[in-house]
Amino acid sequence: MSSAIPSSAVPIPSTFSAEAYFSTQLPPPGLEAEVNGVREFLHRQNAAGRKVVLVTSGGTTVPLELNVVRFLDNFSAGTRGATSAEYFLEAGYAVIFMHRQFSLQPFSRHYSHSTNPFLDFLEIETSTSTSSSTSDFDSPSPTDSNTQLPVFEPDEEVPRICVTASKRADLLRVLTAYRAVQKAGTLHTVTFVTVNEYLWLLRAISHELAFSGRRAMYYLAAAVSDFFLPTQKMSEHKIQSGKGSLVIEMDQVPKILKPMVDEWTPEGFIVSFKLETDPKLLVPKARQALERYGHQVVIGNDLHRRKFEVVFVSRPGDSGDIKESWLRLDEEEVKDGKEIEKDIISELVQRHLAWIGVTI
Ligand code: PAZ
Repeated sequence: MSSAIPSSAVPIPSTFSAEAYFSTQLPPPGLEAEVNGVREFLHRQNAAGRKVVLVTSGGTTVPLELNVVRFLDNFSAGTRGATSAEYFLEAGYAVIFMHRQFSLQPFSRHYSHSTNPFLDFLEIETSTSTSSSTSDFDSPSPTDSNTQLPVFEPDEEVPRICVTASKRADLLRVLTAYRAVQKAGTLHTVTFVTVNEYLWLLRAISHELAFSGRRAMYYLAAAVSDFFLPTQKMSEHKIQSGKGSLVIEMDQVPKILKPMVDEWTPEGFIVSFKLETDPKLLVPKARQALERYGHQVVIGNDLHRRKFEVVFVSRPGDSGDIKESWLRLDEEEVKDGKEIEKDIISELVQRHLAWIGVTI
């Protein structure tokens, strides 16, 4: 998806409210088709009476030119979002997984090309082509002329691919969960790249999800740029070097949590994330976000401790008082490979049920 130049007749504000943003920055071309896909998905999930969660994941980019050569990016690989999506699915939720293109995804995240390349645990075995025809590990069809794959004669030794013994149990577990989700049709993926695509998608999907009322949860784990360059201020072509330093003045991305809570989806259970690198700022900033936007939970995480420690900031029991509660993995749990998202989702599922009004 990419943006074109909006009409120059539209005045460009100096600071962007959400309203000003959407009236001056064009929607991405694929938006309508994406929303139709989401609508159909929600129709099926609502008919099945499932709770639904929108998980946002990965970082947004900020293009610096209209013909984009350069852009600012955000560090997130999408680990939090992809991992959480799996636990939501396990808990019976239907998941709209709105993620940065090529960032981690539920299930396939276990076999990321850089940390756990799947080719490293596949082995080649040999057997005869006649005996392999009923095998679980089917060989390529010898008659397929459209591929570059080798062709085998009957009774010729043909290679078969199987999984290294030590990796089988793990793969079977992931594959079984993946196939069950495919069969149930409870995962729908949507992609974004730029912050503009993210904002338009978030608004449009929130409008659709609003029809699910309190059964909808929003789990906003994406790392969204705080600053952007309006299309009206962008250079059309590649920014040229040779004139000394480059100075770019960016505008602040509008704080969309406010309209989300007040207008787009007033019944939704909204969980936002706050990332800080200075531990002293984490709780005050998370509290400030909750006070300012009035949603249900802010989960604070420190950049370097986020895999084993987060803080929930919320108003338990609608008491009015903001409280913090820390969630931590102990050393043993970290050693055993436990993922903190398991506890985060378990806690949120309980809170969401209470929000819906279900007693358990
Ligand atoms: O993708 P990841 O697992 O490496 O990082 C997750 C995260 C730190 C981006 C997420 O937990 C988060 O805090 N998101 C919101 C960031 C923000 O304050 O904008």
